[in-house]
Amino acid sequence: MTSIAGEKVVALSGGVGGAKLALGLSQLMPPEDLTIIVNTGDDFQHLGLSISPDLDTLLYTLSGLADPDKGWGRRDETWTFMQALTELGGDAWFLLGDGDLALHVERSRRLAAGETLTQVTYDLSRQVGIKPAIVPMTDDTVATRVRSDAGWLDFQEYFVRLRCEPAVREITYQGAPTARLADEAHAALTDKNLRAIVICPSNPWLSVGPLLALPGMRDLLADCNAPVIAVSPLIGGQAVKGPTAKLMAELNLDVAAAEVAHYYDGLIDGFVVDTVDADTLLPAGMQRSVAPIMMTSLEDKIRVARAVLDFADILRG
Ligand code: FO1
Repeated sequence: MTSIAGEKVVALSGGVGGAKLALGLSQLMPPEDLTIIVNTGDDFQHLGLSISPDLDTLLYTLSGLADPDKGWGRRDETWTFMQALTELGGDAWFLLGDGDLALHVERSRRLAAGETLTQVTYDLSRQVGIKPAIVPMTDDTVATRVRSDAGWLDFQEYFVRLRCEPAVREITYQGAPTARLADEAHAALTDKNLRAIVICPSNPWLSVGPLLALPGMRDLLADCNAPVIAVSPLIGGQAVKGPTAKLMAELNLDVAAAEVAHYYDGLIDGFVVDTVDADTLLPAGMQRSVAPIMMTSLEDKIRVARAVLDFADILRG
């Protein structure tokens, strides 16, 4: 069974990988039953604008506006602003397309006028036709930073400007210990009719880590009555996208799904691995589901989402 009326699903998501599974989930249930809580540790101020990359990846993916090749930013984008900025000698390492720029200008204006990121995200997502709730993890400032061979770096400096090249030794989520989980996120995670909490196949250390670092978050997952399911971001020791495998090696971790399962030990009930990782060793008490988890087409995303929900229903008994 794919949709059980009135039962809620909460997805915890980072960037492109998370958005793919969230899109699959959104195709399988009434929109009011799905809440996607999004990492804001990648957010930063740039060119005087408030940029929220993971929220925007969700916004564009669920509205059908996303660039299908890059996964972030808008499809059919134009780049006049970047070209003009470059000609003016401006800071041009972070690519802001003309259409995308409108989103950052509007969000920045509203935040400066005193609205919360939660309010602005709600309105903007409705404006582009999205019905499931997209909720930033917090309205407070959390900034993921990495200690690397090039020193301490802000996240986007590491990720985009330096293309993840410096070796990472340590990760911190600045502001997380005193940040407050957004009310909407807390309400979704404590809903009495929860069917499943899904940790999307986002980078566990860079994208899910900031969510887990918020006060109370680990307890909410550990004590939750509904199954908490994570999907592996690795397939056969390789990341589908992004620096997960490189980062794990730099942190002296095994580049394997088992290591990700270990990271989530005590928080999740079930772990979905790809068919090539079927014999992954899991911590005691953690259940396994084996399915092809590569998500290229929309059909793949729906198939993986269905496998996750079916697994959750089996775990509930
Ligand atoms: N990622 C890049 O690799 N290069 C960029 O120039 C870039 C610009 C950008 C602009 C807006 C936006 O919402 C996202 C953007 N991203 C870019 C993606 C983003 O920084 C990362 O994918 C995430 O932070 C990691 O989840």
